[in-house]
Amino acid sequence: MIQLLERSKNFKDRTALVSNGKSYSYDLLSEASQNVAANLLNGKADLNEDRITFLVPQSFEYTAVQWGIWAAGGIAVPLCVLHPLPSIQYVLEDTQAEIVIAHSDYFEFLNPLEVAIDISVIPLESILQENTSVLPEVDSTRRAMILYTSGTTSRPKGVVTTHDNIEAQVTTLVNAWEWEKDDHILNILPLHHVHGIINVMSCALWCGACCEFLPKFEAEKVWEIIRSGRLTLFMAVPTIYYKLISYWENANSEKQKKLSGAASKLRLMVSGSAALPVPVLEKWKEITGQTLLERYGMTEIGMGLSNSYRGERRPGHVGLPLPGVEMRLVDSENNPVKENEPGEFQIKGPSVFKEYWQKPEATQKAFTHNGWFITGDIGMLNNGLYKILGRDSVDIIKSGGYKISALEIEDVLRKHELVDDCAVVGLPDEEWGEVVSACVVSSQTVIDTDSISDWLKEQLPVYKVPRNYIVRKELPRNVLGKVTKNELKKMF
Ligand code: MLC
Ligand code: AMP
Repeated sequence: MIQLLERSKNFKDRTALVSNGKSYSYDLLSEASQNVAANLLNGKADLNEDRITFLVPQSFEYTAVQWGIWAAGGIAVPLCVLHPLPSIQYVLEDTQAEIVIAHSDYFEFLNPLEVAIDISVIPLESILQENTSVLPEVDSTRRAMILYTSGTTSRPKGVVTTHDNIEAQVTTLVNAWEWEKDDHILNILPLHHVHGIINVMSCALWCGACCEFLPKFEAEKVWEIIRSGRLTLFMAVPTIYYKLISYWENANSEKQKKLSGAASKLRLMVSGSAALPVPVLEKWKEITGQTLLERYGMTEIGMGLSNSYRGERRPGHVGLPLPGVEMRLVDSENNPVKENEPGEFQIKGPSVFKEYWQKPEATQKAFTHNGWFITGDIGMLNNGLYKILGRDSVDIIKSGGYKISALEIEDVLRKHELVDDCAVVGLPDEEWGEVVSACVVSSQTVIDTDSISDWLKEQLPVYKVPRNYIVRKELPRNVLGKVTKNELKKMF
């Protein structure tokens, strides 16, 4: 948000980002973002909330583009570098963006869209070229960012946050987890979701701290960086801790000691985006001495609940509301529930998003009449701390920390020539939390599910592609004809 640009003046030659082995100061970041803003404005006074999409890998340039869009008065829409063309096209069309800023690696990939939907691909280099312009006064109540998230509808919805929303999301974490300017954090998370953008990158830049990018998660590289001793903070999804533990377990005992010793020195390690299995928390504590701090969040609200930085971090719990976050736990009639009774989390406060992009009905449905955001997450207060029990919908799957709509996958899968009908569920999995699994109805008795997966990978991000298939003559249904997904899960 624009407030970050103003604050960066306090940090001048401190290192803001480490990217591709190079360090970049706050001054350099600010200068690059002003060039981006001037090039985007190209004579205009203000972008006035034009949606500016960008397909740029995690890097100094990513952040410069994000800040530049904000400085010019635009709305930043980061695209995922791992997504196939139809997923990118969907976001470009939904936001009605006119341009996409792209790293040269993606020119050829984007080429078909220049013809199909008349989008202009602007090379990253040209948008970074030196330029000056008078920058607009951007009011902090204006829209700043759109992130796409799956829900109970088939296609992802664009979650719109204002500059003020983002400031609230950042400052609550900075306060709760005692961020300071000498912190150094590694970002291994994708930069089209709040975990990487807000909790890691923006919190660091708010404080004058350093955010180091590692564009692709690799357990060995992450351990190497932990061993370097330069990190003070680390944040990841449970799957990443699972993968780091597996790497540690395969190392020899001498190496294990070194890895453990290095990890024990960080001041804080956080897990979130999906339930942290207690065995993972316990194993991590055993090998590093670190009790992972688990917190709960959502694209629409930033972070909502967190275990304590200085006090108790209870396994299997997500703690208490963060400063500035109002939270209530209610039954189906929106009446508060008692301790130890399950209810749904509802959230209010300055960090809660403004709207779903151009979906007024969906936005209205997402809030109660008196302004509580309905999360769809079920939890309970247990002995003074909250615990997440699950979701109110079987159609939402969390895999590797990504939120996935079963309905979206079903809609695509039904278009395959061998698929007459299908139903998708998430099956519990130690490593991924849940794995996407599909029951296919087909007139063929034997079908090549690998070829179905290959076909799906051209339409959907790889983490949405089913890992397990069963083929049946029909789907289990109740008397009303609705697929009984809990029954289906048992069939796998
Ligand atoms: C990938 N693979 C999967 C999979 N994803 N298998 C099952 N389920 C999945 N979900 C397979 C690939 O097909 C491949 O198989 C192998 O795993 C390696 O693939 P990869 O793409 O290289 O995986 P990797 O880089 O290891 O990815 C794991 C990960 C990634 C954990 C780094 O999933 C990730 O970045 N997750 C974070 C998502 C995130 O940021 N969520 C936050 C949302 S915000 P093969 O056979 O080809 O080897 C939010 C709010 C909040 O939730 O509270 O924070
Ligand atoms: P997303 O839409 O990608 O932002 O995902 C948000 C969802 O992730 C929430 O609604 C929860 O279902 C889930 N989530 C986030 N943190 C946790 C956690 N600590 N435990 C369980 N679920 C979580």
